[in-house]
Amino acid sequence: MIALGLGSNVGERESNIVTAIQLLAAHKNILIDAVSSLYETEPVGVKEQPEFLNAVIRIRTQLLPRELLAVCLGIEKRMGRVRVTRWGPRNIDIDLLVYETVELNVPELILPHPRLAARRFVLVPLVEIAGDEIITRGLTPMNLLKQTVDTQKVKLYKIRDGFWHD
Ligand code: PH2
Ligand code: MG
Ligand code: MG
Repeated sequence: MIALGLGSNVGERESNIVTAIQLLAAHKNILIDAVSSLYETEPVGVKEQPEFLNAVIRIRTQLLPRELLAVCLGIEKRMGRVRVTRWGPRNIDIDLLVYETVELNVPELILPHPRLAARRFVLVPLVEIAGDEIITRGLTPMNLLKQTVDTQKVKLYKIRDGFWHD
């Protein structure tokens, strides 16, 4: 299972996320397998910023982790993302969460995502699309969600059905 997390808290948050998914889908080597519901979430880390919309998608691809990361960063760039502060506001963020059972720790990429287990805004949507898949050390997203110490708000915003649209 390969999963990506998407987030936006600047501009047209929902259409930013939709555009990012469409750009991923347009890549010849990426197939979108599942899209979670869309959630409105309290900012984690830097508190003084607008609420996020977050979603998680499951994809199929032949791209290797670092190639996939480069595609995600390229899409962020095309969408005009400017990196100001770490964990600060952004129009689009595309994170590589899980890549099969690969464990990697290099300066540009850590897999599975190092803060996965401490973020309900990732775990709640991930459970929807991959609740029972073992993603790390014998644990599933459901196991991680039950164990997480995070209590920040994650509120359903658009239900999963056929990829949002009102
Ligand atoms: N992303 C961050 C920092 N904090 N908080 C929420 N709710 N959602 C995010 O996507 C998010 C965050 C850094 O990538
Ligand atoms: Mg992120
Ligand atoms: Mg990121």
